[in-house]
Amino acid sequence: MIRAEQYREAMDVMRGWDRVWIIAHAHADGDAIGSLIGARAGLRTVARDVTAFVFEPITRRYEFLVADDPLQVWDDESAKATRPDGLVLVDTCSRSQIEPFHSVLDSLSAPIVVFDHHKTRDIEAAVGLFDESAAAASLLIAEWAEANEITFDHATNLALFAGLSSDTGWFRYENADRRAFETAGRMIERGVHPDELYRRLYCTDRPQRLAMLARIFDTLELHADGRIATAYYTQEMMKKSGAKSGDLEELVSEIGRIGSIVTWALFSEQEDGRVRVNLRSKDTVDVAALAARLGGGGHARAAGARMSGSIEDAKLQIVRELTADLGEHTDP
Ligand SMILES: [Mn+2]
Repeated sequence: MIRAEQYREAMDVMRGWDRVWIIAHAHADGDAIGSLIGARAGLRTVARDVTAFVFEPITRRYEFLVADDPLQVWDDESAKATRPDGLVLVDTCSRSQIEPFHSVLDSLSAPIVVFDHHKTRDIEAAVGLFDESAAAASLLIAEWAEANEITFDHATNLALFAGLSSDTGWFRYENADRRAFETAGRMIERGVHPDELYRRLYCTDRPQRLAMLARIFDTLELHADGRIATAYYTQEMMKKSGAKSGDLEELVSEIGRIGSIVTWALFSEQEDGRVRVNLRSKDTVDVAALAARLGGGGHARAAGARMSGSIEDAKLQIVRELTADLGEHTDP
C-alpha cells in the first residue's frame, strides 16, 4: 500500500515542473492507456505543458477514451526540439518495455516519477510509487488524485475504470481485491456505468478477431497431462483472416478456459520475424520469473518476452521450462 502522504510528497516534486512528459510501456494496454490519461489530467492541474505519449497508435477498442484529447504518438523528431522538466512513467519501470525511448532516456537529466505495480524494475526514479499489491497502475493514479484532492472529469474517470478493469480481467483475476473493488466503487459513485463501459470496450470485436481465434485454437496443444497449453499465430494467419494487430489483444486469455490448464503460452510471430511469447498462469507457477530469464517481464500470473528463433524452438524451450516450474510445485 502507498500512503496518502507519499502521494502528496510525489505531487510536491511534480509541482515545480512546467513541461512534463508521460510515457507508459510500448503496446499500451488498457491499464497503460488509463494511467496515461489519468496522470495527464492530474499533472495538468499543476503543470502548463503536459504531453502523454504512446509508442504506437492505440488499440481501436480504446480510441473512444481519447476521442476529444488524443494521446501523442511518439516520434524521435519532435522530441529533439524540446526536453521536459520532469518525466512520469506509468505502468512500467523497465527499460525493455520502452525501447523507442532509450536514446532520450539516456540523455535525460529530468527527474523521473514512477507509478508502477510490476515486479521488474531497472530504471532509476527520483520518486518511485511502486506497489506490487495494486491491481493496476490506474488504481495508483486514482489514489494519487484522491490524496491530492484532484477531481477528474467524466472522460478521465472512464479511462481509469477501463484501466483498472482491464488489468483485473473485469474483476475476475486474483488481483481483484477489496482495494480494487473499492476504488472502482468510488469511480461508480462519480458517474461511471460499468455495464455501458463494458459494452463499449468489449462488445465491439470485428469478425476478424474471431477468425483469428479459430485459427489459433487449431494450433492448440496440451502438454504435461493437460496442465500446460501452447498455441501460436503467424503473420500468414493474420493475413488470411484479415486481422490487424488491434484485433488481437488478450487472445491469450481465451486459452485459459480449459479446466486442466495451470499455465499456458501463446506464441506470435512479429512483423520483424521475431517471436513474442505471452505467458499466463492460474496459480502456483510464477511466469514473471520465466519471462525475466528471457529478458522480458510482467506479473506472476501474466508476463511476456521476445524470443529469437522459430516458433517451434520457442515452444520446445517454454514447455520445458514450464514443465520444470510445475514440477517444483507438485506435491510428491
Ligand atoms: Mn498494469
